[in-house]
Amino acid sequence: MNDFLNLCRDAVGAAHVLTAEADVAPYLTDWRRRFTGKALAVVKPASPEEVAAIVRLCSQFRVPIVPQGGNTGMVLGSVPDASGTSIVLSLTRLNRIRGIDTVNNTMTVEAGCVLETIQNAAADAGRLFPLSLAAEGSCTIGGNLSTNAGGVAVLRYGNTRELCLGLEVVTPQGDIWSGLKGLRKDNTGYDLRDLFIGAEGTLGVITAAVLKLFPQPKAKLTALAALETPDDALRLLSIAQARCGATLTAFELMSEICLHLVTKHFPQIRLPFAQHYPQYVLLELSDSESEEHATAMLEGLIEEALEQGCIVDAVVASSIAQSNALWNLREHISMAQAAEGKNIKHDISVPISRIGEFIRITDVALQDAFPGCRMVTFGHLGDGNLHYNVSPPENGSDEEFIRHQEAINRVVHDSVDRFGGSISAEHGLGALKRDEVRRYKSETEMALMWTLKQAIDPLGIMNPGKVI
Ligand code: FAD
Ligand code: 2HG
Ligand code: ZN
Repeated sequence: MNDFLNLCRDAVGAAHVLTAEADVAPYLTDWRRRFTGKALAVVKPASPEEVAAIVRLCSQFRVPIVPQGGNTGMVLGSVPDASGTSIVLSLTRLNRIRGIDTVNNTMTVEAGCVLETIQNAAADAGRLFPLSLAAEGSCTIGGNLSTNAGGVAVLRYGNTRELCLGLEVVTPQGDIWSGLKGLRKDNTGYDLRDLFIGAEGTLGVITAAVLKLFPQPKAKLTALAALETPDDALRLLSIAQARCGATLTAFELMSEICLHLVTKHFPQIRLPFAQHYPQYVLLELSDSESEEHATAMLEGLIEEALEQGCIVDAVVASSIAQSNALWNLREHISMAQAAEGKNIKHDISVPISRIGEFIRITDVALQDAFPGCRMVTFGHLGDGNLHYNVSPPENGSDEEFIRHQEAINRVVHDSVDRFGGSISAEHGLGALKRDEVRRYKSETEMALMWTLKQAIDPLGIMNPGKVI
């Protein structure tokens, strides 16, 4: 393997082929600290041509490639296995914004650009790039595209797939496919772009993308409503959609325990109510007219929701600082749950209309089987996507609890399946759910996926052991 590593050094420069244990370590453990793998090296190219050169070497030496962006993925997709035979291909040096076209309303960016940098560059050009999630300060657009990330604005703007008009990809053979035309209409055969989006690095390496930009809203208003049940949240959603239409840009459900964990582990973050309630909804309006228009709309919505009895209290942020404080409650849930200890995540979706029933039935089934387990349920209610995460009973042992992961997954995922849902709504499959998904997909679906994988990556060097 020395020959291989020396050729990699020739291709990207010796300083960008990391092999020392301390240098490689940060790339080997996933964000949740559930697994630490091993790698031959971490290779950090700085251009599509350098990526292509490394992929050609990997193909020649049959070295598996694990693409990695910000390493914030939730399903063990971005870290290598324990064999020590792969390289981690870090895309973080491909971080140029290649251009912004404010007439076409597009931005061309390299895969290693951090999401927040893209949002800021769009804002500087007077535009909005709406993809937004709690990891935006460190996740990369290449990772967002490869997982088809969702986040908190899907309700209005769609998943990452809907925000992408074109891709540049290095194929498993080391060729560069440039599909960066930025067209809104192009029906010239199979849609290769959509094949690579959501492929989690198993079909090729995304090196650049053309992203859609939107007008900046004139006003943004955030409110936190307190409620009794998830069914009440669904009633609130219907009222909000009827009154606000496309102005409603976020609708996030959080159960009491989520905010309890946030305020416990981040005491500087406060709940804006004098008492606790069973459920909360964080909602945001992005108005294209004016602050006054948005305020009137939000006040009317809250009044009707109070009258109809689907909310019991609400606060509206009257400044950017207050809005950030409300969003902080939502965006610290994952970190608070991690600080509390190990947990079992379920990133599920069911038809929006069935969410209340799903939560009721699944909660009972889980409590029967694992008395005292804590359901830390939150998520993107407006998209039918819940993070139905389970933590051990208070003062229970993490290790003991994690041993039941398989059985807990069975209860939750079988319930999801009965409700016609998906066991991975927005995080992907990675290594964590690769085997699990086979229980719920038909043989035909799996066979079609295999056919694609084998046709595009016949040597099986792209992120092996993930997805399929
Ligand atoms: P990585 O974790 O590095 O990689 C993810 C996958 O993409 C891996 O399979 C990797 O091999 C592949 N990959 C990465 N870059 C490339 C590339 N250039 N070419 C080919 N393959 C590549 N996800 C959501 O959908 N919605 C959320 O609201 C959300 N919130 C989050 C909040 C927190 C606090 C955290 C830690 C994570 C959250 N995530 C969320 C999960 C995560 O999927 C996203 O953070 C993000 O999309 C991953 O980007 P990344 O650059 O970190 O990718
Ligand atoms: C979110 O919506 C993310 O905040 C993370 O998708 C969810 O921690 C989780 O389970
Ligand atoms: Zn989410």
